[in-house]
Amino acid sequence: MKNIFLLFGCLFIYLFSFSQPAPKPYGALPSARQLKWHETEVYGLIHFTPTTFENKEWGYGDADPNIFNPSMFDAEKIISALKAGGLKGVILVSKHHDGFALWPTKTTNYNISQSPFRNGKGDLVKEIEQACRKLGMKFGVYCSPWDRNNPRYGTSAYVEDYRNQLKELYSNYGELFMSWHDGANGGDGYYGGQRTTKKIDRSTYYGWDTTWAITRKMQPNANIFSDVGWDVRWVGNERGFAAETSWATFTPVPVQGESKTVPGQLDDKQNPFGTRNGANWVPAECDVPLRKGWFYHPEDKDKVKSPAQLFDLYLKSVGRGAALDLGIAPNTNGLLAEEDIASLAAFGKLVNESFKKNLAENASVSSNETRGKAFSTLLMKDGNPNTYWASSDKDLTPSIEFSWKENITFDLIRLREFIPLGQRVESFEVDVFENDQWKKIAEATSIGACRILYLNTPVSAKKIRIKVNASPVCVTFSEIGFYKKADL
Ligand code: FUL
Ligand code: CA
Repeated sequence: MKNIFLLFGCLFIYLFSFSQPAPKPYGALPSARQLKWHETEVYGLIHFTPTTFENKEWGYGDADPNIFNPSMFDAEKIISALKAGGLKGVILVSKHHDGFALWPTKTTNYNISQSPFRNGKGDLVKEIEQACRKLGMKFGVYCSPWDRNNPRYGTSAYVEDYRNQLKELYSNYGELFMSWHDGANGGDGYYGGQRTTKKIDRSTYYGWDTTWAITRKMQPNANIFSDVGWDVRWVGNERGFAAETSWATFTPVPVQGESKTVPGQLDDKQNPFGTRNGANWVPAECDVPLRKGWFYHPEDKDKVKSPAQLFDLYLKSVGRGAALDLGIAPNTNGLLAEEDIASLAAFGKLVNESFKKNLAENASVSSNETRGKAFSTLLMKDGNPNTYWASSDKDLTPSIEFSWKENITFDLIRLREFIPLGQRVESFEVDVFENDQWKKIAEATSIGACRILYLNTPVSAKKIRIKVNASPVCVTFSEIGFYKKADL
């Protein structure tokens, strides 16, 4: 009799373990295009125009196209160096504020065909794009709306020029992963010889809704970046890091007196943090130049960020659910300086080696309760971002225990929520079992696509617990890993 009860009991538990459906999504959710973007994590932003040859940061728009003569330019060499740095994509500044187009556009004469580059037959956008395709890197463009060369700037005719420039970039260079738009507008410029200051009304002039409808139509997989979104938001500084609590959801805050937020005109105090339960999924991008400025300056030779500095920025951007967008500045030869190449390669190696071995792989994993077999604890360490563990609907503060036969030594903890179901966890801690009790070694808030915690001193333990302390709904984890930072 007892055995029959046991048998039925087991059968019931077995069947029940299959019966729980997937958790319901929570809050604003990422689009398929944003999910792809999240995988990119680290990418580059190349600035290379006549401004490089003038040794300036902002070209006035009056540089003679003849100065653009990078005689050793080699797109594949540049993109290979970025690849060695672990970058997975590249955005090319195809036109900066100086207005010089790096492709033979029909919209303005102020373009690469007027320069000695490839005897006026060149297309630098194409060369970078092709190198990216060949080396398996994603490609995107930044076309500055502010144009200090174009005499039509300030009129509606220029807005048409700008949209036509985007249409050319959207038609001739394959699929783009990002369309990057900045909000800078300093006013003064050459403007075809007018040498004047042109003020525009940021809230109406560019007509972003119309422009971005073109982006959506022609490049549906391109993530639109600007300080307000739509897909990816600026993090609010150009130093390469997000706030310690940084939500992927966001409700942009208009500047005082305005009802709507438009690029270049928002109260950006909220950008580093995002908005808990915000209106849309708009994760942050942390942009920062590898050297001191966005453009190459020979005098900044010793201001290239070291691999250790880059690793720190990586932890504070990618490790806070955002992306790291590194400014890359080719020199007047059309190549990256040796010191840039060396720093990128060492950074790439440091990240790679540090996250190569997930110590959780040979751990036993258990949780205080479970949602059933379909959401097994093993799915948190299978290396597959599409499989996940979930707690049951009633458990908003689950604990997950990892245990090993021998001590493991680690100083990096990486967690990923299953973000197709939204950003759920509000706070959690990491505990180790020591002298017969749990001891807290770290705690944090937002997780989302990725959260990395770095312990300044490595810890050795046989049992580690991830304890969720607050969540409005049941919890999902697609991956949890423990690592030891490489000593390089
Ligand atoms: C800013 C620009 O003003 C800088 O020159 C640079 O291009 C940076 C990435 O975006 O808005
Ligand atoms: Ca998984």
